[in-house]
Amino acid sequence: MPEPVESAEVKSPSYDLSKFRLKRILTNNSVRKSISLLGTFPDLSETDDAIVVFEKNAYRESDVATAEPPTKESPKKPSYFNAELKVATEFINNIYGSFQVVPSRDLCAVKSTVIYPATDKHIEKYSVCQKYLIRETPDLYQKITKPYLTSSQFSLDWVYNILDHKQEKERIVFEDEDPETGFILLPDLKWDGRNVENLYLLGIVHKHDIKSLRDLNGSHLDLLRNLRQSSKDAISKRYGLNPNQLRMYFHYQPSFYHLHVHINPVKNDAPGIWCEKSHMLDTVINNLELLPDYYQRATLPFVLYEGNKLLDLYEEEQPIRKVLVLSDDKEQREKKPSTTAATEVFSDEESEERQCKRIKLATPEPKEAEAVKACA
Ligand code: G7M
Repeated sequence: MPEPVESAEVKSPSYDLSKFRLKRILTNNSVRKSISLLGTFPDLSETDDAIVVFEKNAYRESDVATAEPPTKESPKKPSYFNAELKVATEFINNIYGSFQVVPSRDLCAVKSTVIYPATDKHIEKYSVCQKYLIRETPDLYQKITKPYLTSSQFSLDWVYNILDHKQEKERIVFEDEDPETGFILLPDLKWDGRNVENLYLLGIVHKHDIKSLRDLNGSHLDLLRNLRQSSKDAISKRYGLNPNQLRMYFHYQPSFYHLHVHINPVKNDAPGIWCEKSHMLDTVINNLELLPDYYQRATLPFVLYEGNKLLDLYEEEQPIRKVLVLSDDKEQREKKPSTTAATEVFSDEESEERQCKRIKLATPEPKEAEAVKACA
């Protein structure tokens, strides 16, 4: 049964973040220093779910500056190294020291993202655990992926609000209004907007009929070239970044099926830049120059998370979670499917947490960092 499509009527609700009540932790990523929480705002509703994501901000190089004393023209900037720094010594051993320090309030902010009310699909997205690679042929796209994404996808209201200048208008970095080749460039939700070192912008095209990479063909080359060149020019003008230091790419599968390009500096490992998910804009343009219907003919790999309904639909078509044990004993191999965790088939009744727990228990003990990466 298709999942319900998110309500299109939800308008930006107001809530008091300090009144959030936790139900459970969805993910805790010690590498990214982020935690995703499921809960409610009981003063608004006991039943509507809220997702709150906290992520520690990246360091700004200017915040560790110590040399410039404040002047009238450039007043005191926040710095770690001033009298407000609270220092608790853990130990000092010979030339090595270990401390817990609490910097001044200005430097303690935590980036917070709230989704409210959150749908089951949001909860699924933020509860990711095991991941599987799918090789999507054009036939599989038509047969499985496309019908699924048409019946069940995140609402695009936020995208249309941006394109119609109803929300985030003041955040627009650049706009080309041409309905065929134009787009809006603005900061991604994930960027704190302060630190150019981890700049993260989105280029959202004005055209409404391009769901994803799969729909691109030779007729979109002018749009893609404009997206590439005008974004680079605008970013270099606004942020002083060298265009040759920018990474521009599409996600496949994206979360939101309205074409948008992700842009961030190559020296920064932005979230979601994995090779199994990202397609460089340069490569996409080149593929279309060589073969205008490349993306209607290509097999495109992508990743599905445990808990995603699309994974079950693919599993009906071909074994994804279940693989055969590689053994010398042919008979055994034919009879006995693997029971190792990563390939085990779970019944639908089992809850997602239980599935994740079983996977963890049956997998050889990973080091903490590896375990976090696996579920990030
Ligand atoms: O995976 P996909 O290519 O669909 O990525 C969508 C991007 O849109 C992500 O990087 C999100 O952080 C970003 N994003 C999602 N929402 C709901 C918003 C929003 O409301 N405003 C902005 N500026 N970016 C968003």
